[in-house]
Amino acid sequence: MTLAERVSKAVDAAPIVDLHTHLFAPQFGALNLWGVDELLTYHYLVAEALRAAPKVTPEAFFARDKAAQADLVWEALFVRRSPLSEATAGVATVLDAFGLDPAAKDLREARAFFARRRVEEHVEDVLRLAGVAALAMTNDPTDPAERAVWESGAAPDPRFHAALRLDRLVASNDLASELDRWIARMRPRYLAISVNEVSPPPRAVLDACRAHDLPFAMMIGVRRAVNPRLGVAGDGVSTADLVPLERLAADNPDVRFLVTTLARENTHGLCVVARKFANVLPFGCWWFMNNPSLIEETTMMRLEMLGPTFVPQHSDARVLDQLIYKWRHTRRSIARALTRRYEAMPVPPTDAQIERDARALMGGIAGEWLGA
Ligand code: HDL
Ligand code: ZN
Repeated sequence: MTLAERVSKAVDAAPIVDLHTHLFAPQFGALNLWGVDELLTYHYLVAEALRAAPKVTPEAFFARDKAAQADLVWEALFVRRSPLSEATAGVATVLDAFGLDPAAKDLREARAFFARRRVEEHVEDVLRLAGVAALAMTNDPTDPAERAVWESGAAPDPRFHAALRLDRLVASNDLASELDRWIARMRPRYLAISVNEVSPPPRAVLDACRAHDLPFAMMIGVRRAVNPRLGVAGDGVSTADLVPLERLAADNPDVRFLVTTLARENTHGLCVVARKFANVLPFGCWWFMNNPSLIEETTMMRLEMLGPTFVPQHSDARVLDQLIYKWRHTRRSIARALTRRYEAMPVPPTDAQIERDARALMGGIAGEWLGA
C-alpha cells in the first residue's frame, strides 16, 4: 500500500468525537432533525438556492411549506445544475450512502425511503456510517422547546453530550445562578459562545469554568444577520483582532479555551496564539471554512505549526444524516494533509504510528477535552 493509502485507512478507521454540532439526541423528539426534506432545507442550501433562483424572493421561499422549499432547492441545485458546492455534494453523498439516486428528477424515492425509517434504527445507522462515537450538542436553555425537554427530566443518549451555549443566556439578570442551574441539569462538557470580536466573557462564566473544570469555547468572527431576510442563513463573517484572545489566555492560565475562527485570514494567527498558550486549543474548520480546499490548507498549517496537538474538525451538523457527508468529506482532506506531512519525514512512519496519530486527531484529543 502507498503511504497515502495507509494514512486514509487509518483516518477512515479512527473513531470520531464531534466537538460541535447542532444535533439533538432522539430523546429531544422533533428537535432531532433527519430525512431528505431537512437535508435540503439546511440553511447553507437555502442561501445557495436563492442565488440560483433569484426570481424567488426570500419571503416567497419561506412562505412555502418545508416540502415545497425542498422541491425548489432540489430543482434549482440538483436538477438544473450539478451539485458542485460542498453543501450540495454533501446531500449527494448522503443519498448515495443510503443507495438512493442523487441524480433523481424529484424527491419521491428519497421521501419514500426516509418515511420507512424508524428514528432509533436511523440514529444507529447514521452514527455507524459516519464513524461517530460521540458528539457535543448545542444546548440553549433560553429556547422554549429545548428547555421543556430538559425540564421534563429526559436523559439524552450518552453519546450525545451537552454543551451549554451562552449567546443568549449571558443577558440573564442573574447569570451566575442560571449557570449553576443549567450546569447541574445538563452536565455540559463545555460552555460556548459565538462572537464577532473577542472580549472577556462575564466574570460568572470564567468562575463557572473554574468551579466545574469546564473548557470555554469561543467561536470568533461571525457577524449575525448581515442579510436579515435570509433568517438563519443571513449571517456573515469578519476578520477578528486576536490580541484580546492572547490577553484572555494569559490572564486565565487555569482555564482551557477551545477556539475556532470563521475568517480564513484568522487561521494563521490562531495557530500562533496556540503556540504561545497551551490552554488554547484550536478546533475545527468552522462553517464557511468547512470546505475541502480550506480544511486541507488549515490542517496543513496547524500540523506545521502545532504538530498533532489540535482538533482538526467538527461537523457543525444540524441534520443527523449530515454526519455521514461531513465526516466522509473531511476525512479525505485531513488524510491528504497528514500524508503530506509524513512525506516530509526522513524516515516514514510505521502503521502503528499512523494509527496513533489518526486516532488522536479524529477523536482522542477532542475526547480528552469533552471527557468523552
Ligand atoms: O453559531 C454557530 O454555532 C454556527 O455554527 C451557526 O449555527 C451557523 O448557522 C451554522 O450552522 N454553521 O455551520
Ligand atoms: Zn455551530
